[in-house]
Amino acid sequence: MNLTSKPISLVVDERGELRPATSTIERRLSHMRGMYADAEAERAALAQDDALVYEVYQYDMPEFVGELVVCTTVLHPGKVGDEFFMTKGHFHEQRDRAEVYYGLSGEGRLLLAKDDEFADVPMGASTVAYVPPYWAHRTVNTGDEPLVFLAVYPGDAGHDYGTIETDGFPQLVVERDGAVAVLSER
Ligand code: PAN
Ligand code: ZN
Repeated sequence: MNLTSKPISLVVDERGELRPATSTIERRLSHMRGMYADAEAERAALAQDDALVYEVYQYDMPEFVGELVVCTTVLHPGKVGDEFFMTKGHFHEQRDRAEVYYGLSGEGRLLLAKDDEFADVPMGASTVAYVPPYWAHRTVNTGDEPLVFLAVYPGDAGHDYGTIETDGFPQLVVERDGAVAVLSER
C-alpha cells in the first residue's frame, strides 16, 4: 500500500468502530479452527452458527519505522465450551516492536507470552495495557458485553500468526464454577 501519513483526527463510535477506517477485519469461528482447547465444542459451535468473534477497524499508515498504526478491536462475548471468545493472538513480525492497548468498554484479559514466561493483565474501560517487545499477545472477553479497546503499534511491526497457529498459546481462559480461571498449559 502506498500511503502517506497526514495529520488526522479519528472518532471511535459508540460500538467501537473507528472512523474513518482504511481496513476492517471480521474474524469468525471458522477463521480460528483448532485454536480453542475443546475440539468437540468447537465442532458443535461451528455446526450451529459460524459466530462473529471479533472485528478490527484500522487506520493504516505507511509500514515504516516512526509511523504508528491505530485500530480498535470489538471482541464479542461468547464461549466455545467453557473457553471465552478470544483473538487469534500473534507476535509482531519485527519481534522488538511494542504496543499499547487502551480499554474502552467491557471486561477481559490480555494474555502475554515470551519463551518460558507468561502473564495476564486485566483489560476493560480505562485500562492501559503495555505489550513489551518480544511478547506474543492475545485478548479474551470474559464479560457479557463486547470488549472494546484501542491499539497503537509501530507501522513496521507486522503480524506473525503462524507461530501461535502452530505452537498454540500457553494460557487459556475458561469459566470454572461460575468464575473466570486463567489456566496455564505449561
Ligand atoms: C491488535 C490485534 C487485534 C486482533 O490490534 O491485531 O486485537 O487480534 P489478532 O491480530 O491477534 O487477530 C494488535 O495487537 N495489533 O498489533
Ligand atoms: Zn499486536
